Amino acid sequence: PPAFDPLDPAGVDALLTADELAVRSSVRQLCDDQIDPYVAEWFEAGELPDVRGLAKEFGALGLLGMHLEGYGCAGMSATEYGIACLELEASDSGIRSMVSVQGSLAMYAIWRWGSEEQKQAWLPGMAAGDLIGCFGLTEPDHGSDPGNMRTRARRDGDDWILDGRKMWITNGSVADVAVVWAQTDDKIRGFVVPTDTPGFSAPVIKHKMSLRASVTSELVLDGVRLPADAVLPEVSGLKGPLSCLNEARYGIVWGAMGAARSSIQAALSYAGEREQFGKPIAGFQLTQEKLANMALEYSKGVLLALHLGRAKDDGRLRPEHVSLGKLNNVREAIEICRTARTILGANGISLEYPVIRHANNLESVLTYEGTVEMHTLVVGQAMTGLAAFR
Ligand code: TGC
Ligand code: FAD
Repeated sequence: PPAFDPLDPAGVDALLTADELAVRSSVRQLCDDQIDPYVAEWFEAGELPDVRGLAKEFGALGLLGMHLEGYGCAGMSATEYGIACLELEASDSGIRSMVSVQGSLAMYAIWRWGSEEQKQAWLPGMAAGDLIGCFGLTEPDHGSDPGNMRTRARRDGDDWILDGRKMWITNGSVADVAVVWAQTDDKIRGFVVPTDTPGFSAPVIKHKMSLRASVTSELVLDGVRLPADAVLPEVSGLKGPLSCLNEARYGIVWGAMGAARSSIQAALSYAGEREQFGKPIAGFQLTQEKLANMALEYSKGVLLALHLGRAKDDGRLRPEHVSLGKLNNVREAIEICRTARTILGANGISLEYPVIRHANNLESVLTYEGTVEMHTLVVGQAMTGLAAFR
């Protein structure tokens, strides 16, 4: 058998195809060159400079709407998309977020529920990274419970008029197009909103202490007038936005393991070099227990992600499966990063090392795309047949 690899303790790489390994190395290369040398500075400054340049780099590599077919999208497998998410999040959760929101939320909404004209108008530019998208579901007063949203779309002749506010919207202030979900007289509908439409604004949310290398914004919709064909014609009801969340949540199942791997790598290397009481701290049993537990949960998480990826590629993946994966992998990833932090001692709180940044980012990941509690209740409902949300 091949040598033991501490960053692939269960030998999961052997289950990946040559194409999957090739995707991994090209994304890893991009991250090594374009992101890792700078991302701690971006995080510290609380900004994602040259987001358009980054989007074009991602677009050139086919990472935007990567698992969608047609309209300039790369048409890769769900597993390949997941592997890309893992590598991106090994750099920073904020970077993976940018790609998730673009491909799995904004593009997917148009690709799955849009008209042919909407697809032609937006998807090729978004796939190339020339146009940036955002996805507005959450509101200041409605996060876990989007079904009670207040944003309203009313008809004025053939036009639609949108009024309301969305909150915590990734890519909001840099977006060219916002997919906005609003309550109509009938059901919730999705709208494709060019961000230069009068009445639309997207102020940046400041003072974030997590996911700092990511643009997060409020969307203000003040009498935004849209033509009749701005509505996504193929869906109504909460199923519309929730179907998009399945895609992004699936990416997070993989992505969270990237943050975990990066932290394991940092902790292992540090433990081998750092000496206390006359020997490397890696030689202490308590440190080894931490490392072994990290390896265990990392291996289980990656296996679960790969299993769900294969199921998605075979058309067998259910939303409840995605909830299981997101719940487990984000919860275990944050635990791994926090444990890695302890191994680095005081250096663990410095941005010189990636671990505090990862642990801190995962606080957001634990909450967005459905909180731990929501996914627990989704699994509980699937097991018992009883909904305990309300
Ligand atoms: P409920 O009555 O259960 O369902 C309403 C309708 O939706 C359908 N449905 C789904 N469809 C597709 N996929 C799913 N996962 C679905 N879950 C439910 C359901 O069948 C029903 O359809 P129909 O045709 O019968 O009307 O709805 P509920 O109001 O009880 O809510 C259920 C709950 C709590 C699970 C849901 O509201 C929920 O998931 N809440 C969490 C909200 C959330 O995750 N927000 C995320 C916002 S986007 C974001 O965070 C981006 S982060 C940025 C990044 O990724 O970087
Ligand atoms: P709340 O729903 O108010 O929940 C507060 C607490 O109460 C949580 O612990 C929750 O689990 C718990 N709770 C709520 N209901 C129940 C219940 N029935 N039973 C038990 N516990 C319950 N949204 C978008 O639409 N688009 C984006 O691009 C986006 N990007 C984001 C980026 C960042 C950095 C962050 C932090 C958030 C982002 N979000 C985005 C919003 C995110 O999806 C919401 O924050 C999330 O859905 C939770 O909503 P909330 O913050 O309003 O918390």
